[in-house]
Amino acid sequence: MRPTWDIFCSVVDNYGDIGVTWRLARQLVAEHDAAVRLWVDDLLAFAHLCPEADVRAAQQCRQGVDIRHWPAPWLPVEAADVVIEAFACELPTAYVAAMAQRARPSLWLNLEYLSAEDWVGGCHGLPSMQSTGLQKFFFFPGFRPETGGLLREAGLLERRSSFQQDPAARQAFLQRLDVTPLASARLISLFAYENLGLASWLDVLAAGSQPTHMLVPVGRALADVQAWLGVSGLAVGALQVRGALTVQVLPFVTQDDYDRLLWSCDFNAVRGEDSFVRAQWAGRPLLWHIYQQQENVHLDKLEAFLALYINGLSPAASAALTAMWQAWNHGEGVGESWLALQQVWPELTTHAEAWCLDKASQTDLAAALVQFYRNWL
Ligand code: TRH
Repeated sequence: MRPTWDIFCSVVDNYGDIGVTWRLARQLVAEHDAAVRLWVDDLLAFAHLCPEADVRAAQQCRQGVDIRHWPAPWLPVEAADVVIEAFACELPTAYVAAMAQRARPSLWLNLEYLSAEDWVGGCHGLPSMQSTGLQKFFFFPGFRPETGGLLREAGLLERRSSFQQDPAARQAFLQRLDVTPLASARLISLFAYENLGLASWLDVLAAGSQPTHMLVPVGRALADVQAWLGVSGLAVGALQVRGALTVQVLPFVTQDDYDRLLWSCDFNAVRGEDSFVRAQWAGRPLLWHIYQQQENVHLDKLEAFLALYINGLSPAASAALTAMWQAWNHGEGVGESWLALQQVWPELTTHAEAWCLDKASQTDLAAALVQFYRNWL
């Protein structure tokens, strides 16, 4: 019998919550022969990632995943063998009761947000006793072997390498998005939140000697780009040139195409959680706009990641990278640190690939979840 999995996703904002759970659900189906229901409370957010989705359907099958609109009020269903509550979203009380009533109770996992902090390894896999008598286990993704790892589909890096070694494939992909950069242009993707530091970056790119083609998916960063350009109402396909900088607005593409976009670029500005991980799998230098949290706890997460990531970099490269990431996440000017990065570019590029390969030597998150379930049985 195929094990059954229920993944619960409450969309807090943006696309990270549904992005991670949709990716995980697809991988469990494709690689682990699991029967997966993905319960999501916001089908509009889901349809952003899966354009063929029907936003009115209570139930639909997409890429082998049984997508359920999380109903309010809850309608009773049989509980699955494994239940993932993503990012501490609260499960319906009746569903928790159904988990406990099974002949063999469900395995209950709280899939946490990604963090590089030290304490994560010590908390990964710990149980917590619930009033129903069930145990809930904390499952922490992470960058170290003692964590649950990172989402990475089988063969991802092989697909990425063949794409990056095939200029025709890259060109065909970019053409599909109507992107035709100059042969000498450096390609940058920009996926970020609102950021006061952006103008300083665009200033140095426009004033630079090397042409830059910046690709900006429609979304939250666009207002700052428009303000810097001094225009409004930019839509998908819009192209603006200022000095050496060309800015082009892209549509929001599927996750697989977003991977190809990251693989195509020389430098990727990413944000949140899932795009951040995908940029690491692209093996190219990156800039992370971390998701802001109350009391600035996100800044500890930023420092924890940087401490790991700069390992093995020269003092000049780690100083330039750290300066740019910190300034970007404080909304401060990044022009100077960007210029400093140019001095160590080859080193950064080699390092990004080495980091990617090192992280890929760890068990991926979906496989770690399946292993956790097997050990628990
Ligand atoms: O969208 P994000 O900022 O999401 C989040 C949420 O805000 C969440 O509440 C928060 O907890 C989390 O960040 C840390 O960033 P993220 O995680 O990178 O998710 C974006 C998703 O959108 C990711 O799966 C990649 C995908 N994507 C596409 O599929 N196509 C695109 O064109 C782009 C730009 C992104």
